[in-house]
Amino acid sequence: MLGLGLGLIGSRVDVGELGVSVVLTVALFALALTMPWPRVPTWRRALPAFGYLLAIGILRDAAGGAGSGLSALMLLPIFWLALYGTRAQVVAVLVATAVALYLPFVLIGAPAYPATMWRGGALLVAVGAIIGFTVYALIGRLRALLAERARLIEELETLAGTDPLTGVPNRRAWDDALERTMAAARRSGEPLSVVVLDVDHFKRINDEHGHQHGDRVLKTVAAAWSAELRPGDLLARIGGEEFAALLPSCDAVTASTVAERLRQAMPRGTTSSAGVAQWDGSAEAVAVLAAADEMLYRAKQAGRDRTMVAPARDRR
Ligand code: GH3
Ligand code: MG
Ligand code: MG
Repeated sequence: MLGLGLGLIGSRVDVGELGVSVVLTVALFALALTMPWPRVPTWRRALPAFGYLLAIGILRDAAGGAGSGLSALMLLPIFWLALYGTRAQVVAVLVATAVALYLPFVLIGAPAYPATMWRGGALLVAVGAIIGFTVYALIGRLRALLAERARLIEELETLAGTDPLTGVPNRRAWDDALERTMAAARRSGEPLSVVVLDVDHFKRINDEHGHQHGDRVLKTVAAAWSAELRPGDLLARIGGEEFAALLPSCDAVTASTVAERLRQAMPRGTTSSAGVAQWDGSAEAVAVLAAADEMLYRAKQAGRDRTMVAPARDRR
């Protein structure tokens, strides 16, 4: 657009050529705006740059040739491909720029393309090569850094949601998962249940065998319970020796059998208690967990080593 404007200011303008250049530039501009870039094959993404090179060549000729001062616009396609293209495309556009700059000297010659102006073209190609390869290298470095940054953020997010001792999701990840799963269940209309499990007399295990042994028991329990669940389920450590299982597409009856299965998987000499609650389809996340927790409390009150299920309220 800048080139077209400057071209019009020039004294002797070939109106026909100017028209061709305007049409070509506008068409390329429209193409660049409407192209579904991510789906276009790599080699075809370079076409607008080469097309624009042709448009500048014609514009330069329309504005008087080598002396028009418009040759510098030929740096733009190089810059474009250094930003978005491949190394091969940068090389190709440099060759094409040299051809576009020098072909008129051979085919048309003086007075529009006097031999004395050859040096300017060589300088332009050299500057273009320096800019092109420098920008290309910097962009590559930037892309690598951004990819590394995205990977690190993902790693940090995983770490922030993982319990360091057992390696299962922590309370934070549990809260996120519960909210997400509830939203999905609301859409699908599928049931959703929560099981809260707590190791019985864990303080005694610690006291009798030491804290490190207690830690090992927690790791064993977390691994055993994770292995018992289906791929879509989630086991999280939500407190010291308290875990919670999120069971999508699972009603309270099925959830209580899952809870029993988990409790059977405890290491020898240990037991656990469980509370089960099915989401009624409207309660808040904290209320579902509180309902399961209440059942866990009752299981403890009733003598431990058992599962208690919250009574059905207004379930779907
Ligand atoms: P209950 O049957 O009523 O659940 O009794 P309990 O002894 O299991 O429960 P209580 O809440 O009295 O004690 C839990 C103990 O768990 C106390 C705490 O020191 C211990 N604990 C919490 N986190 C950890 C941990 O990461 N590692 C170990 N080894 N112990 C922990
Ligand atoms: Mg306990
Ligand atoms: Mg506890």
